[in-house]
Amino acid sequence: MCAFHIIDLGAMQILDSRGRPTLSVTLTLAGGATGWAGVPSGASTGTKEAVELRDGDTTRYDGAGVTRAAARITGSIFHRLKGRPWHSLADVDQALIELDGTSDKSRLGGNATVGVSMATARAVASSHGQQLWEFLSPYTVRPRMPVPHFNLVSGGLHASNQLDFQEFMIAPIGAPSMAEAVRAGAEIYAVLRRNLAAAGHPTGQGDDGGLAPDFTRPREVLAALVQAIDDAGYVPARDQVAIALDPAASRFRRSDGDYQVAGERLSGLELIELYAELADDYPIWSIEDGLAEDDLEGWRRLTDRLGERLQLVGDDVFVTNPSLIGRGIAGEIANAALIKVNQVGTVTETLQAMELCRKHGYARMVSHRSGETVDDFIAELAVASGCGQIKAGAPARGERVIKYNRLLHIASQRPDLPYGLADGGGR
Ligand code: 2PG
Ligand code: MG
Repeated sequence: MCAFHIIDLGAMQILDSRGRPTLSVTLTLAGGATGWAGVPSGASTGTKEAVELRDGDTTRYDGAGVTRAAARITGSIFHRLKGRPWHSLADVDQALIELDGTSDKSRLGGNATVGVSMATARAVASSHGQQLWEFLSPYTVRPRMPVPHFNLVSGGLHASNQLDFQEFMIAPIGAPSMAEAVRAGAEIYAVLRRNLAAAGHPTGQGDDGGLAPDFTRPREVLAALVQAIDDAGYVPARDQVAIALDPAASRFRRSDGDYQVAGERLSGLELIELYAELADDYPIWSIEDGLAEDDLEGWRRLTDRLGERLQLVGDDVFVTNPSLIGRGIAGEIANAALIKVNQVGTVTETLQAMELCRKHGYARMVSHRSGETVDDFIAELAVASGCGQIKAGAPARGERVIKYNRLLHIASQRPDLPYGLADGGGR
């Protein structure tokens, strides 16, 4: 890669899809190539995520402003990046890591570093005349179109209903192409909304566009999903239109170590048995954050009990962090990792996390956050990494569909890219 020079770096506060402040970052290279990034932000965050730098001034945006983070970008970060040649995105990311100097990006703010990292990737790709996914693709993997995991029903912290599980997703694993997968997602979503309305449910949406009916028990949602898949003319089955869950169990763990689901207190073992029963009765293929991030003993039991049958995805427990993923691999916890760029704070560390998973046979699912912008970076990352899986919310709302629409564009430009899970069921 030939050297590039960063000649301008801009940052400002904009709003995310929930109406909370986030960062917009624009970076310019000598020669004129530019890159933009809109920084995503979560609600149900893992405790070991890169720290977001927020203003804390409660008279403005309830303390959630990001003007200090923007000032870090245009101040100390730009000062470090300008006026010298860079040879790779990895070098720029390493400079950000060193300038920050903490293990959790708390000095510069993970929101600042990830915005600069994403904008750099875009600018450098553009200076090479490459699409972002082409630029990001490591030579070790073959790019592919990922199976979209559409969140159709929201609960937990993402909606104001009584559901404890956060996400009930459908995955058109058996679709013949990206375009047909998106069609399946949109058609099933429309039928589900109609069915719920007919049954008298409110059909408002959660943060990522999933519907928020007033169910309380996971089984009620799963039955409604199977019905909608069937009514829309698709086959509810693990190799056709499958179901994936993100219970986000850290959120309903009790202080005594048990869990609270639909008003019932369950031990970790009982919760694992509940998952086993649900997977017997419904075409569930993947469960993310089935147990809380600090319940490592529970995670081991979950993996022993269901790891051969189901994809078990670590989100809060791994936070896209290569060292936490390494610990999980050594402890035989989970068999897949959720991948979110802002959890670790640079694109390079995200790619390292994905490579670590790939080498050890762990599957990877690239993910959005509950707070999003119109940045479609994750669509590019999912294709580039060849991981075969993405979740970007419902097939509704601009900040969600922009990711799926980008996948449609890539698929139409490159019909040679295969669609579907990576070999070995996503691993
Ligand atoms: C998750 C994410 C995305 P949040 O738990 O997987 O759906 O939620 O962005 O709120 O952390
Ligand atoms: Mg999650």
